Amino acid sequence: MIDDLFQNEADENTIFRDVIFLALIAFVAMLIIVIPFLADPNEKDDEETVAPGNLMAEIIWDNNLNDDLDLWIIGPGELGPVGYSNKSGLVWNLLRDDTGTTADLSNMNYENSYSRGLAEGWYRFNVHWYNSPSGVSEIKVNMVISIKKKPTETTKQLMSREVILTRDNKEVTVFYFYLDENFDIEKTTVSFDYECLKCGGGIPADM
Ligand SMILES: [Ca+2]
Ligand SMILES: [Ca+2]
Repeated sequence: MIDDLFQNEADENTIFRDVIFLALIAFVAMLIIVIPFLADPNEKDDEETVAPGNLMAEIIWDNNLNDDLDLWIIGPGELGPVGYSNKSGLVWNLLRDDTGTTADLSNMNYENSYSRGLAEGWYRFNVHWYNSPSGVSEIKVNMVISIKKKPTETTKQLMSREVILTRDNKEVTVFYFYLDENFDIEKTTVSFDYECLKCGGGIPADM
């Protein structure tokens, strides 16, 4: 009778070990299945520290005017100019299309575009006076080009220039330059020679 009791206890211990072992096997199997889907914490950190863009262009004009000015850009890797009617390019994005004071609670006349990454090559930055409900004869507009070469660096202003648009529907090239392999502007290449971007042109021959 006593021996039976010990035998039952031994059987219970064996069953208990089997259950634990099976649970362990199941846990390991689940880990093998789940691990590939777990996010890499380092990858998340990298995404969080990546800048929204590496090259940035901004234009600003009189905040009181209800006139719609447009920023147009073409650079390496783009199939066509990026502006209000083509906001998302392969490399550039027009983040803020400003149409003047109408439907704008910000009290600003400001547009900006960002690139995703940097590439050596030719860049053209234009401004177009899209429409003029105010009826003014000219508009001053200031363009600023800034760069952030690495995610850990601060954004640095490269160039700033004010131009005067002398009539409605006027488009001008504010900057045209070559960005070298170190992502510095080759100063000898900087020019303001106009080529139309709003009409879909302006793509350099070497692109
Ligand atoms: Ca606009
Ligand atoms: Ca505005």
